[in-house]
Amino acid sequence: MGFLQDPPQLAHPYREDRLLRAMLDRALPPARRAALDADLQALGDHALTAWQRAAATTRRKPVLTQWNAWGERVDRIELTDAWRDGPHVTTRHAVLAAGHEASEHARLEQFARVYLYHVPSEFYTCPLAMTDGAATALKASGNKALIERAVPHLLSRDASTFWLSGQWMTENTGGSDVGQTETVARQDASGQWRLHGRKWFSSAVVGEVALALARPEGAGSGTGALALFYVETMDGPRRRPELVIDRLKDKLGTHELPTAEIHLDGLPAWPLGELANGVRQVAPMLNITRTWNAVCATASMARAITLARDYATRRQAFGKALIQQPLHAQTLADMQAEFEAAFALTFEVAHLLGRVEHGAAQAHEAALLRLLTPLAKLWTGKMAVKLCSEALECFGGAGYIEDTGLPQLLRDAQVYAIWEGTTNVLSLDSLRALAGDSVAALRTAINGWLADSINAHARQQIHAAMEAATNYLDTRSGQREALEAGARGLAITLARCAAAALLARHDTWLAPRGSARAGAALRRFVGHGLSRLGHVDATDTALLLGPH
Ligand code: MFK
Repeated sequence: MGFLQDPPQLAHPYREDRLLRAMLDRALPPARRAALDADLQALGDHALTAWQRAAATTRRKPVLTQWNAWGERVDRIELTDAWRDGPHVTTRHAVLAAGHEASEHARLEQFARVYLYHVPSEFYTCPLAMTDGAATALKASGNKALIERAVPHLLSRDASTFWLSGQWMTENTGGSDVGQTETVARQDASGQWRLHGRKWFSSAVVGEVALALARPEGAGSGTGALALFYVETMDGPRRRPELVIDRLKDKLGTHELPTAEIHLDGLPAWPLGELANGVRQVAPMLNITRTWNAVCATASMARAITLARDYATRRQAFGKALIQQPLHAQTLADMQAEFEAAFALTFEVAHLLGRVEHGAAQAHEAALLRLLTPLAKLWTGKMAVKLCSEALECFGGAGYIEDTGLPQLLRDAQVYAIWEGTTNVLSLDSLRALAGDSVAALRTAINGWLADSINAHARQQIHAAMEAATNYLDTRSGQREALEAGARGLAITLARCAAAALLARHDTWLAPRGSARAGAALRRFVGHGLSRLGHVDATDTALLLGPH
């Protein structure tokens, strides 16, 4: 036998993750930090075992069987092992319940669990995100009957009583322009609301409940006339006949996740609140699922970088290990710095969410959360694609070969920039947030994070980029088209400024404890430049898009 390449090995995703551990050490009171450890150790073990198992087994996809041998419509979906384990892992480690505990740290502790569980869950985290969002939206609705009926199941710590929720918004008319929803809600003779229509991307069709947007019969057109309904999908052990699964989607990635096209043929439904303004009512859910999106994108990046770095110590080229090759080392370090910035912003959003939900936030922090949520989602979603692509390249040809398990990282990463709103939809959402007082809130937060900062150069760069972003906004105030055209560059600039300030805070905390790593991440990240304000010129755009 000739040369055999040593494959990459996965370090323990919790014990060997210095970044996660240091962040939790800094953010949590010691007693809570200690109490969290057992679940994180167990979820890290689970991730390691899943990785080892994946290397030794053939990947499977869910299978939909619509009819049984006797002609009965059954719409049965066979799930992968990880999905069948999902309710047990979720409830055993309180992945959802932890986020709803009565503590300002509840969300941070929840999302540390999500971070470790995401990759081994095979995107079971997608319906978990929606379940978390549904619990949050139901609580915000104040609908006592529905809260009492559903929330204990959604947040259950017992797999036998746990319910998953879907989020049924997207239709053929448009994933982003939800105001075009065609699903109609009609009252039957008994006064029961029933939904009739087609939902085009249902990622939790195996769930027990869903929140669905529909237009009450006779209501007007547009977003404001939509209502938000709660539905149950099961009648005992059987799926309700008014919910028909048309087919499973054939997707670029997230293959283990059974995303379906469905028909609602009179499915019973209950309004959460008023029979209008459904998008406003579902917004708490969207902001939760967008936070999950950022955490899961960050988790995928962590996996890709960990494997690429490990491989660089095992692979020899031109007489030395890749990690000793200056250009390869430079590439990995650049990736690491961007990743550490994304990690800092994502987990700040998670912590902030808990503080705002539990009334422990400072005056400016609700507006800050409203802005940072879309910024974290859009920035990490885009970064995950770039970083996973770069990580595959670190393996050369092996990164392009299916049964290394590596191409899956890139295919899966593409979803983060699309679902829950594309980069552009989220950039426009950040304009919604900026119409309030969130720039001032971000400035206040950044000043706080930079207080005591030991890196004067970084501080100056962050202030300069913030200044440029604020000027950019001010000079386009009232010019809607110009604001929209530049919204992506503006959003990414603000995300980078916030992340840099958070890296600076981490550096200030870690350096006296003898670690120079955070300082290196800060210098490298700031060195990549903070401003991404682009050249926005409507005439040039028209010329470039016009006929030749
Ligand atoms: C791995 C884990 C990751 C988790 C994955 C979960 C997978 C889920 C699969 C899916 O379901 S993907 C489908 C997700 N679809 C979207 O994210 C929709 C994308 N489109 C948008 O986000 C649009 O911006 C939106 C539909 C929300 C609004 O468009 P409109 O029709 O222009 O609405 P409008 O009039 O601007 O907003 C209506 C109200 O909602 C306004 O409030 P008011 O009625 O009080 O004026 C807005 O301020 C409010 N609103 C909108 N977005 C908000 C919000 N409020 C708070 N936060 C927001 N983000």
